[in-house]
Formats: sequence, structure tokens, C-alpha cells
Amino acid sequence: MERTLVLIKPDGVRRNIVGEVISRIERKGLQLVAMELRTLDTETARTHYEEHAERPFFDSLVEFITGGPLVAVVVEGERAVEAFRALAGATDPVTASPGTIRGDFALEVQQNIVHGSDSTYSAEREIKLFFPDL
Ligand code: DAT
Ligand code: MG
Repeated sequence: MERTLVLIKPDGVRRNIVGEVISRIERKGLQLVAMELRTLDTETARTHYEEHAERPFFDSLVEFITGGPLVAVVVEGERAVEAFRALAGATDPVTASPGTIRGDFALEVQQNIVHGSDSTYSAEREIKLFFPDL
């Protein structure tokens, strides 16, 4: 069975749509394995997004993701990585299809509500970073 790391980012928590996002994951048939509300420190945020370290939006992204509590969730199921990315929708919420989390709830690329690992390799790395004891 495959696992992925989902983050309901600080914008999602601030807007009180944690339940909505979790509900969509559950309705899809995916299983919750671990879940925690926490505020990231800068070091963890930089490590999580290390692939984007050279991008112009990196500092702003780290500031945003550490700017309030987020919900980290380990989700399990058949092709969980791809399944959650499909629920999340495209990175840019303006072009994300209606019916997806980003398509339904967001308008700005940085504040796109959720993160989902982009491969099983990333999922393993990210799950270790957030839940080292899992
Ligand atoms: P995804 O979250 O869909 O995997 P990504 O890994 O390319 O997208 O980017 C990580 C996050 O960085 C994304 O969720 C929002 C932010 N981001 C991406 N492109 C951006 C841009 N051009 N300007 C500002 N933020 C951006
Ligand atoms: Mg990504």
C-alpha cells in the first residue's frame, strides 16, 4: 500500500477548511495514518521545500508555510500519491479544475491550501521529515 504526505497549509487552517479537506480524502477511500497540527520552524520548512531553494519565490514560500499552524497528514491507499494530487488539482488554483481542492477554494498560487508529495520517493523523504517515528 502506498503512502503520501499531505499538508493542509496555514491558509487552509486559517480559513477553517481542515474538515472539508480531510472529508474529501476520506470520501475518496484513502486512509488516515497520522495527523498533527503544528507550526513549522524555518529549518524544517526549508528542508521540506529544498527542491525549490533556487526559485525566486522560495523565501516567500518558507515565510508563508511557517506563518501559522498547518495540519500534516500521512495518507495511505492505492496509488495514494497520484490519488491525492488529483484531489488537490493543479498548482495554480486559477487553472485548477473546479471540483478539486485548489479549484474550489483558492485563487493565488502561494495560498493553494494543500501540499501533496509528487512521487513515492518524495513521499518517503517528506514523511520521514514530519513523522520520523512512523
Ligand atoms: P505543487 O505544490 O503543486 O507540488 P510545486 O512543488 O511546483 O507545486 O511548488 C510548491 C509550492 O510553491 C506551490 O504549492 C506554491 C508555491 N509556488 C509554486 N510556483 C509558484 C510561483 N510561481 N510563485 C509563487 N509561489 C509558487
Ligand atoms: Mg511540489
